[in-house]
Amino acid sequence: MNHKAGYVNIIGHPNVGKSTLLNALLGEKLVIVNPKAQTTRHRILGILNGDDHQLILSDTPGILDPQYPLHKSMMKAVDEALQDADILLVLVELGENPERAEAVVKRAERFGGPLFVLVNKMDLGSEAELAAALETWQGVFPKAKVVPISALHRFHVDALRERLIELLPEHPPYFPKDDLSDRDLRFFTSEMIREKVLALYKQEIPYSTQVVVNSYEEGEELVKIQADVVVMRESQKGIVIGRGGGALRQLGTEARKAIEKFCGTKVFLDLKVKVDPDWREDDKKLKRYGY
Ligand SMILES: Nc1nc2c(ncn2[C@@H]2O[C@H](COP(=O)(O)OP(=O)(O)OP(=O)(O)O)[C@@H](O)[C@H]2O)c(=O)[nH]1
Ligand SMILES: [Mg+2]
Repeated sequence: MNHKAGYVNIIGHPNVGKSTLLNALLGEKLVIVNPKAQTTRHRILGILNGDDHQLILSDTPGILDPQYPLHKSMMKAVDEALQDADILLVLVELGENPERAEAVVKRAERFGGPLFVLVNKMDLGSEAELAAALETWQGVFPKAKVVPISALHRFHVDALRERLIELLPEHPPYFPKDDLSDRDLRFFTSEMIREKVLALYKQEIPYSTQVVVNSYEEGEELVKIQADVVVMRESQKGIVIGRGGGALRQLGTEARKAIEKFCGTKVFLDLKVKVDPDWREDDKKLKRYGY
């Protein structure tokens, strides 16, 4: 049998469940998820390998109107995903207003291949609400296959995965068949620390923070990691550290546990908090930080 491979790229507004869907299709937790919007900042691939196929899923940042240079870099990641997609998944959530979906519609309309509009969070509404949403979205995207799903509860996720594999074009694998992602452990380590920042701090802190992994040393029984939590201002540094260092200790403990679970070994995590003034507003700094 001939080998199939292709890119299945997920786009949509912030917080609709794109990263949750990538994890659900992949069958494991690869990318970070959070109830706060703008969790995902990069394009991240999750690779599902079978004997005769390689399904490359692409997570992207939520589509928004850019307010600062970090947002511009995030939207560049979305536009890249539109260029190499073999299949495009537009994710919307139940209750989302199609009249505000202009930026999503404009991007998806230019795509010529198989297009799915997935109405996510179907668990949150009544059957009547769902039926009305499906009809409305079909009207917005006449050429798309409109499907209700719940990424969180895995409703219709298995059927979707099967259909996506069927639709893959014939192609040799793009990545080695034992790869799970295009990103390395260092990247996922920084993401797991950032996931805990999103969970533990309020207001502007998560949006002003990024994480840099400076060293990642794999020993036989222990991985030693040193990472910086970088904020934009001195006042934010104080909040991240907390009274008597308590907040930073909690961040360190929770992040360490998540990293240990992800890589299956004991981890020693040393976290430092640094200030890099207005890092997210500066193109040069963004580039240096990998955005
Ligand atoms: N009830 C319900 N919640 C969901 C479902 N899918 C995702 N969520 C929740 O929606 C929130 C956002 O999920 P994410 O996967 O981080 O959303 P995203 O689209 O990747 O968000 P950004 O990266 O910020 O653009 C999380 O709290 C998820 O648990 C679903 O099917 N049902
Ligand atoms: Mg996301």
